[in-house]
Amino acid sequence: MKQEGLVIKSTGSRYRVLYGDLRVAECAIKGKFRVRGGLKTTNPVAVGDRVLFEFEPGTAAGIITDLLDRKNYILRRASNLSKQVQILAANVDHVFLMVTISHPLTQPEFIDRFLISAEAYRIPAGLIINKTDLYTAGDTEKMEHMISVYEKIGYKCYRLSVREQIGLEPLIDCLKGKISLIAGNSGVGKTTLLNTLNPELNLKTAKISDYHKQGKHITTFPEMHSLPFGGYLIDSPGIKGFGMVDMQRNEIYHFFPEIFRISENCKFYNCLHLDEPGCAVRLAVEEGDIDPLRYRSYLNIIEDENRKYR
Ligand SMILES: Nc1nc2c(ncn2[C@@H]2O[C@H](COP(=O)(O)OP(=O)(O)OP(=O)(O)O)[C@@H](O)[C@H]2O)c(=O)[nH]1
Ligand SMILES: [Mg+2]
Ligand SMILES: [Zn+2]
Repeated sequence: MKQEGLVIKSTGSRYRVLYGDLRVAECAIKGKFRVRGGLKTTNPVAVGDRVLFEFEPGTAAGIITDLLDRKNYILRRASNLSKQVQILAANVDHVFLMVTISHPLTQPEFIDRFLISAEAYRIPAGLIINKTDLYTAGDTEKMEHMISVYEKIGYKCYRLSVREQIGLEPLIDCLKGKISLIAGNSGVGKTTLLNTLNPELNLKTAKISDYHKQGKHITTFPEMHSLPFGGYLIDSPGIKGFGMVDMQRNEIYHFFPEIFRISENCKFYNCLHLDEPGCAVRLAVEEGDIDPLRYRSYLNIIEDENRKYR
């Protein structure tokens, strides 16, 4: 008898599937498994997928037989050099990037690369700024500035000290009943947040070394955890390659919502907002309506795309 389940963990060829009344089955994929749409990835099934599976007669081993339609999915490169892509997660309602202003510092461009990927996938994104307990007055000022920039664009921002359990409530409201994914540099506190939201999890976290002031990628496979107030949170390892959707050079600005809005007023319809005459975007940067760091991220990402084709 086939049953429906939700994939909550995938490590290579093994899948953990949640079904029924919070029961768990360890499953494999057998034989030819047809993936609709001809998407070529190294993993046919990912965390967040809804599947049909059945038990092998007389055993507790499950076999996944069908993949149900996906609402969306997030890809990443299997490795930095490879052309192969992997599905990081599927059916995600929200993505969050956890950042820190210090211990370690998250680079603005890294934030923007994450956000444009979320835009490309059309998944609502937000920022979680963690470790506020460690911030100097200067750090706090930087944080507030950053929040004003991103909230003006339309991204929700959450100030958090997971350690001191400050600021959790608004975030919990947003996670409730949804499937969310959290990404961020190693050592920012993603797993610590999960453990705090669901103390039963008791997941492994890391002491970050004082010398490097950064983490060591303790979490290696994306894994989905249920939340006691309803919903699931996917703890995703690092985020190298999260932003690896292929984008055309002339569509990158579509994924910077504030640049896209203003680009309507550019003189040329095919303006790339570099140094074209009558560019409304450059004017907005000069007048302070577009944040200069956001614009710089845009230029750097365009430059990267140029390099690819040289
Ligand atoms: N001071 C302070 N430290 C925190 C806070 N949240 C997490 N940490 C510490 O930061 C370190 C790294 O936390 P993890 O939760 O392992 O980080 P991670 O983001 O899961 O890292 P990876 O799994 O490597 O991607 C641990 O020593 C945590 O105790 C916080 O709010 N304040
Ligand atoms: Mg972790
Ligand atoms: Zn322009």
